[in-house]
Amino acid sequence: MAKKEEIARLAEKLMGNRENIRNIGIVAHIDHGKTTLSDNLVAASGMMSQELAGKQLVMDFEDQEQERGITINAANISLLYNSGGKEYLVNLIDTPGHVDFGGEVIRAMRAVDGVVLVIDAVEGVMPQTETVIRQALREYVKPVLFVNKVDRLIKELQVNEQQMQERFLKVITQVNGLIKKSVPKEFADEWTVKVQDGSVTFGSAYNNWAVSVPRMKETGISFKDVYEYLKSGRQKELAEKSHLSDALFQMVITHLPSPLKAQKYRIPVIWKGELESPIAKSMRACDQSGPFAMMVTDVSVDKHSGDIATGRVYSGTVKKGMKVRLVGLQKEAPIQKVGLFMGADFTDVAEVPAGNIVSLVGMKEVFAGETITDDPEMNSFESFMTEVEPVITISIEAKNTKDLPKLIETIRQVTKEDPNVKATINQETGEHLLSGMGELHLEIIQYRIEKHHHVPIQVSPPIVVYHETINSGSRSLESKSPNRHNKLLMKVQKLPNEVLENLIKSHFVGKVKPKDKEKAAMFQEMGFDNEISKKIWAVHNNCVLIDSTRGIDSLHEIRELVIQGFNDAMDAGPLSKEKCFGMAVFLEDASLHEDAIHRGPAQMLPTVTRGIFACMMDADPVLYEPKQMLTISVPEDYLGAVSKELGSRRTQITEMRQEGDSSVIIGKAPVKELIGFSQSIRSATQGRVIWTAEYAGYELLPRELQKQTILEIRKRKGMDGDVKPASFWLE
Ligand SMILES: Nc1nc2c(ncn2[C@@H]2O[C@H](COP(=O)(O)OP(=O)(O)OP(=O)(O)O)[C@@H](O)[C@H]2O)c(=O)[nH]1
Ligand SMILES: [Mg+2]
Repeated sequence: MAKKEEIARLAEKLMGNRENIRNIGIVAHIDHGKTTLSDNLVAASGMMSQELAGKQLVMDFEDQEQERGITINAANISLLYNSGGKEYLVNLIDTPGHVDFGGEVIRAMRAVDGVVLVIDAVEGVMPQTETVIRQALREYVKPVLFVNKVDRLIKELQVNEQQMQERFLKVITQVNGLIKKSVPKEFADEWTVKVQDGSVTFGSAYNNWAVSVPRMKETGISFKDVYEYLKSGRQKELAEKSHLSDALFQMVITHLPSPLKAQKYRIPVIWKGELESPIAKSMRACDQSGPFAMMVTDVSVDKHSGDIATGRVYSGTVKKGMKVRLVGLQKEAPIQKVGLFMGADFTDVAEVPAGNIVSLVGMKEVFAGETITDDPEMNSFESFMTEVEPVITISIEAKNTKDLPKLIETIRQVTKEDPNVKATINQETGEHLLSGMGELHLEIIQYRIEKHHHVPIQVSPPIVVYHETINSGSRSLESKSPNRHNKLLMKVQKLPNEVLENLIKSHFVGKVKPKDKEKAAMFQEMGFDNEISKKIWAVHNNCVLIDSTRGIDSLHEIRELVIQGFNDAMDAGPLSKEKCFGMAVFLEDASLHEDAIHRGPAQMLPTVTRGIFACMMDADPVLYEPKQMLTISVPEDYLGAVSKELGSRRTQITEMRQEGDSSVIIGKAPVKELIGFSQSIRSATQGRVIWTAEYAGYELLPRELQKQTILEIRKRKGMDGDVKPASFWLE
C-alpha cells in the first residue's frame, strides 16, 4: 500500500499539468455520507486498504470527530487517479455538514472549482443541501450529484425497482430546481445535473459501489441489476464489478473543470481589481510562471511549525525561501516550508504552482482570508461571503490563575484556527468571552482548550448574543464635549428593510474615502437616496454614518474621530452594550473649537458616542434576538411530545407534513429557547428524532421580555440596572 508520502511525491510531479488537475469539495447536509465517500477515494489512491474504506473515516482525524461521528473541520488530501492512460491529480476537501461549522464550507469554496453534492436517497434534499448548493454557485463552483445510501431504500423503505427510480428522479428534479435558483446565468443549462451524461452517480459509500449511465455502458450493469444485487444482499459483489471510486472519479474528471478552465471565469468573481493588469491576466490564465498570488482559506497551528496557512494558488509558483507580501497585514515574510496536507499530515514538497492547493509555513499572524503575493500591485481577494454570525457566547476563566497567560495564547490559537469563533474581553469583569455558531460549536472549542491545550477552565452557561436597534427616528439632538467647547447635532433613523437587506448582502464594512464615486454608486444601488449615498462616511455592524452638515471648514479634521466614535457606539449600544444594527446615524451640524488641541480624542469620542446614545434612546430602542430555523423529523407516535417541547420554546411552526412514517415539522425558534433543546427532545422521543437548525437572522424580542432581558444582560456585564434616558447622555 502506498504511503501518504509517496502519493505526495507523485502528486508533486502532476501539479504542473493544469488540464489534469481537479480541485473539489465534498458537500452535503449532515450525515449524508461525505466522509464515507471520501474514504473510498482515498482507498482507491492506495492510501488505505479497500476493506477499511468507508469505515476508517481518515478525513475525520480529530479525536472529537471520531468520537462524535461528525466532521468538524474541512480537511484536505491530494489523490491520484489514472483514467484512459492519463494521470489525474484530485485535490479534495471533505467539508462538515453540521450548520455550526458552516463557515468551514464557505471558506473551502474559495479553494475548489467543483463540488460533489452528496444526498442521502432516503432523506432527500434537506435544509443544508440547499445552503451548500447556494454557497457553491455563488462562488462559481460547479456541482455534480452523488445519490448515496441507495441500500437504505431497499433495506429500510422496501421500495420496488420502479419506486427506486422514482426516488432518484425526485431528488434530481429537486436538486436542479435549487441549482436553477442560484446558478450563474452563463451556466444555466450547462450546470444542471443530468443522468444521461453522467453528472449524476448513484450508490452506497458505505458499501463501496456506485453506478452512473456512462459506467453502466462499460460494466453492462443496469438499474434493474442494481436492484437485484441489493435485494439479494450482494452489495460486495456489486462493489467488485462497479466500484464507487471509478464512477466517482470519472464523474469528477469529466464534469468538473480544471483550474485552467475555471480560473478564467472565477477570478472576476472572487477578485475585484483591474482585469487588464498583468497579475489579473496571469490569474485568469492560471499562469504558473506569472507573479505569485494565493488566497488563504484555512489556518492551523502546529506545535513545531507554528501557523500553517492553506489556500489556493491562483498565479505563479510558490517555493521555499521566497519572500512574500501579506496584503491585509501589510507586511513581508519568508516562506519557510511548502507542503501539502494529506489528511492529518503535513508533507513537504519543493514547490507548488498555480491551480493547486498549498500549505505554507513561515507567516506569523496569517489569517484565513488573507491574500499572499510577490506582486507589488496585487490587491486583496474578496472576503468570504459569510452569511452567519455568532449567536451564542460563553464566558471562560482559567481554573488556576497561573494559567492565565497560557489561556490567552490558547484563545489566540483556537480563534485563528476557527475564524467563526470570536473572542472578546468583558471590560467590566475581565472575563474572556467566546462567541460561536451554536452550542455544539462552543462545546468543541471548550474541549480543544482543555484537552488539546491542557488549560483547565471554568465555563459559564451559554449566553445569547442580542442586538440593539431602534424602532423609529429620533429628534435632532445636540451633544457637547466634556470641555463644552464643541457641539455636534445628530439624529438617528431606522434603515428601511430593503436597504438593510442589501447592505447585509454587500458585506461592506469600513470607512469610505471622500468623493469615492464607486462606493457612492454602490450605496445608491442598495437603495440609499442619491444625495445620501455620496455622504456616507463609514459602515459598521450594518449601520451607516452619514455626514449631512453643510459648509463646516474644519469638519475634515474631526472626520476620523467621528468615525471612531460611531464604531464604538455601534459595538456597544445604550441598552446593554450589545452590538447595534440597522441604523443610520446623521451628523447634522457641528460647532468646533478653533484650536485643534481642544477637540482631540478625549473630547470628541465621548461627544459622538453619547450623542448617538441620546438619539437612540429617543427613537424607541429595542433588543433583537437571533433565531434558528428548525427542521425536525419524528415518527408519528412522538409527534405530541415534540409539539409540546416546541410549544414551550416560543417556536412558530411554519410547516408540517407527512413523509413516509415520519412527520416533518419546520419552524422558527429563538436561539435562547434552544439551549438544552437537543437533550430534552432526545429524551422526550427516546432518541427517535432527527433535527437540524439553521441560522435565520435576528428578530424583535417580544416586548414583554425586553425589560427583563436587558436587565439580565446588564447584570451579567457588571453594569448597573438602570438604562439611562436621552437626557442623561446629553448632560
Ligand atoms: N446505509 C448506509 N449508511 C451509510 C452510507 N454511507 C454512509 N453511511 C453512514 O452514514 C453515517 C454518516 O456518514 P459520514 O460519512 O460520517 O457522513 P458525513 O456526511 O461525512 O457527516 P458530517 O461530516 O458530520 O456532516 C455513518 O454512520 C455512515 O456509516 C451508505 O451508503 N449506506
Ligand atoms: Mg463528514
